[in-house]
Amino acid sequence: MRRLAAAVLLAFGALAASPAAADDAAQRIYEAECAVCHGKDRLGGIGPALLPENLGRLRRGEAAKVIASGREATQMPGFSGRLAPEEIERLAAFVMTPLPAMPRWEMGEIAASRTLFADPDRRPAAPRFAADPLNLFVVVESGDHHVTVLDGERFEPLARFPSRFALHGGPKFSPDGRFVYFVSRDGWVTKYDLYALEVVVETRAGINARNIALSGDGKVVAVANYLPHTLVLLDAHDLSPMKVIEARDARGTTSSRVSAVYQAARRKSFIVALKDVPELWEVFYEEDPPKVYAGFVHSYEKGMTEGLAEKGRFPVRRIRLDEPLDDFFFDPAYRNLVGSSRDGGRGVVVNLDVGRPIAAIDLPGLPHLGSGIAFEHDGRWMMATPHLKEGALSVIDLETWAVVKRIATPGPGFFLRGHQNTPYVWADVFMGKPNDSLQIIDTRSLEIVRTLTPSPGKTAGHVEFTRDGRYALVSVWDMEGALVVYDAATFEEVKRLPMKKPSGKYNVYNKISLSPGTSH
Ligand code: DHE
Repeated sequence: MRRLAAAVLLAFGALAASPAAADDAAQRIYEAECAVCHGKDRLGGIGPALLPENLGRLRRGEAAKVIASGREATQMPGFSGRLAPEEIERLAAFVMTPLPAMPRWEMGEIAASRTLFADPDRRPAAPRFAADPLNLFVVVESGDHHVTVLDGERFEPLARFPSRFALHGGPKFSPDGRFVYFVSRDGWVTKYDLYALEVVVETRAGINARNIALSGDGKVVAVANYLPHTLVLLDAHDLSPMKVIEARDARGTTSSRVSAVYQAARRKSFIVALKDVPELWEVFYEEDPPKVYAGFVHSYEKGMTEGLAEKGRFPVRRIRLDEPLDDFFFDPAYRNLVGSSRDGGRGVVVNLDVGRPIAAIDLPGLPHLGSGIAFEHDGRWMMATPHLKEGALSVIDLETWAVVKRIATPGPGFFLRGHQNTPYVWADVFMGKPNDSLQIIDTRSLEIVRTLTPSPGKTAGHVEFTRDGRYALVSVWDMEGALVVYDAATFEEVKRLPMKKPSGKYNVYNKISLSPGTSH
């Protein structure tokens, strides 16, 4: 770690007399100028954590620009009047240097971080508004770190509130659709009441989190962390910590980042992807796990009891793999998942009942399986996935695992959406150049039937349908962006709401009913 820090500083050459001296100088500037908001240990405060893991997608040059000029629509001021350019460069290098040791963030730290904004036990009985509470959209505006709650019939905002810095991944809804949970890259989990339109409670479950999942019974929030290497289970009622599970391989020797956690309501479990060890985990959340076994096939019971690694509350079943897998798609029955291989050229099918890989799918061009969706074609269940490095969508038969078709698109895409009440799937070319268009694919012919460009020259991506599938809502990813509502049958624009880089939007009903056309 020290060598890496030294290498980063050496890269500055003329700026530093010696790496250690530069480090000390940067540390002093940090303490004087930054620690008050970002924490003396860089783990965050009112400002976000300043660690390379949390700043992952920001290049050092961009970090220096933010330090110099501030960040639009946040409380981050510019320091160009206070610090010399070389001091700003040093600071940028400093915050991109990993911490010397894994920060401690266990039950005590998690419990101490919990902040109540309203009483979780005293919630109003009915919504504060007349709109259909199951047809609300929750829109994450990543441009200025806000969330808008939108009436899904009139497309009018009901509330807009500041979120934690850098929310990532889909928010998760309680089974009745009343509460929604968010996670920020800094590990803050927020519980929001969609009836009262207010934040109830927040807890910091990790230093660098990946995503969250909510158990099918709505009682447990699971948090996947890169820093530290943990899976954290929170009580969904008041976000108090229930258990911290350290991510280690079966021998206990290798620790692993937790890439992601997914709910598998039909199995009464969470499925956990591990970044650094060739295992995936199934964690059972019921208070009395043996009850879970009833109803599953014998091979499943056998595989599970043999593989159980950790007993007591939240027992962990380890499924051994040939290599770590990431970025999971689940079939509608949650019997199989498809994960991405490390080389990004294959999908590996793991059967969760028997607990082992059963097939491999040739998928060159880095499939983005996490954005995969399911639909019926010619009476058979298919999945479609975009590719991050290829202008194509792959359509895969969910019984035979054969690639039925590769649909060429104008560029690599990121997100994909469908709905059970429409025959069309909407794809973006988020990673392409240009990336301002959307392709509409007919699931009957598997052909592109229409291309839409909501705002020429501005990135278009991430679609979500109303609960009845009649309208599709599209994001224009720009500080002067918009949420554009289209008629999902005629593809005519119906309404346009200005928004600050609306990254994702999520319809309550589609999420809680586990619509095959959307992420869960
Ligand atoms: Fe995401 C979902 C991982 C970069 C926006 N992203 C997810 C999920 C995972 C994931 C595992 C599913 C979590 C869930 O919903 O519970 N994302 C990753 C990465 O590993 C990657 C490539 C690198 C990283 O920085 O972590 C990555 N993601 C991005 C972005 O750069 C995006 C475009 C902008 C951003 O906000 O960071 C981005 N990711 C999203 C969004 C979702 C998401 C909007 C939710 C999609 C949905 O509809 O459910």
